[in-house]
Amino acid sequence: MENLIDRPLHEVDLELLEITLQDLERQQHCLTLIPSENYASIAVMEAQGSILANKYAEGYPEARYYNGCQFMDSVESLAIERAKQLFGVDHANVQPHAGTQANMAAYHALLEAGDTILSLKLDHGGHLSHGLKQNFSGRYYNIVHYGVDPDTERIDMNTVGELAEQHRPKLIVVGATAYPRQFDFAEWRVIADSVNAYLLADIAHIAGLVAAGVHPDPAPHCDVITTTTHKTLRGPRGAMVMCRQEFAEAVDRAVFPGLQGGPFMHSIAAKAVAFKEAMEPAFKEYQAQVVENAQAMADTLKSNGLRPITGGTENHLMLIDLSTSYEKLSGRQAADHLEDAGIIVNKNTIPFDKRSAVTTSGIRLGTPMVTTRGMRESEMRTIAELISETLEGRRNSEVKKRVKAKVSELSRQFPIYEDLRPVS
Ligand code: DSN
Repeated sequence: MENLIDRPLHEVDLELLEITLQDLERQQHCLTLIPSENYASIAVMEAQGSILANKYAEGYPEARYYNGCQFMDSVESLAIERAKQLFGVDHANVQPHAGTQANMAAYHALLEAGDTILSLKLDHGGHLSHGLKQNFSGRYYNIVHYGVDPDTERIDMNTVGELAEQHRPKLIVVGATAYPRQFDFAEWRVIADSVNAYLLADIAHIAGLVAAGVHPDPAPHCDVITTTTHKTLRGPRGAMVMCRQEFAEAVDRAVFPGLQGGPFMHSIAAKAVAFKEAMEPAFKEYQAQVVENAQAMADTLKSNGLRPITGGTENHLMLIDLSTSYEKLSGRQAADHLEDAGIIVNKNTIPFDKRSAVTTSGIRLGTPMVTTRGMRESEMRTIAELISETLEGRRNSEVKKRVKAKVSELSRQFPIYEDLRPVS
């Protein structure tokens, strides 16, 4: 029988390898400003691509449904202990496959179907799993949304308090995917306590900032904290749920057997690596730079007439309202024009958007990836200029060509994954 196991990818599947290398080249040569993406370290990717993927380990350390799990127990315990240390929490479940599953587990642990959740509207910066009608969250729970104030474009805590008083939610969710301001979790706790609600912080976007201490800490104030591990935290694609000890058992049961079967042990291993990296002093410096870079980029865009929602940013992202500078230009069109020039962003609705979620009036920009490449404020100013130049000259292919050449040059000056090849 032919041995199919010991051959490397380049001998087995050139078609797939070719596609992977094409995307490597894209990642190396484009400037990616999608705030929910990052470049995972080689160490993280090595763990994620390891033989740990081969093992079934349903259950938890010391309580598995399969034999041969002694090393899986070590891997998972390592990830759990590091997560607890990094975020200063009582308990961590590192098994959720993705952010939505983490939120699903948290709701499952705290609520019954039909209970009321108070959360941020999707089109004001929330997330699908915070109660969108078509999502499980909107189907199984009674959702009441808060939005941002039309004048300040910020969450008004008085309004949140009033809605809480009026609807008496069992759970208040604080967290966002497109909100450029910080959350003061202590204030949220006061509101939650006033109506005897649980408080859940979804820190998927800001987890790296929280871990590095450049964003207020949810741990002292929240009952449950959910996060993905691949955004600012710069780990593998995946998620986790953290909580106070009193919810530990309910959270664990909600994840397994409630929602998932066998955990992805290779991903859990890679999470452990990422948590270790996040405890290094350089990670703290990185996160501080992410925020400084976002501010520098927002300032330059603003000087060029592009309007950041709320007037700027305090975290890793900014949401640009295109409608004030380019009435006819949608977010979708702007993102496509920028991609032509080698700058990757995503279209995003802005609060009170007159366009749909498919077209949008905004684009969302973030600095985690360019900061991972080592760029600082001066490069952010250059990138902001390139964005303005592209949007201004969007009908002129020469402009896009010129910008693309500058993007390539900047990418070459701040290379990424050189040892994995293509580059050039
Ligand atoms: N992937 C998240 C983001 O881009 O913010 C949403 O699920």
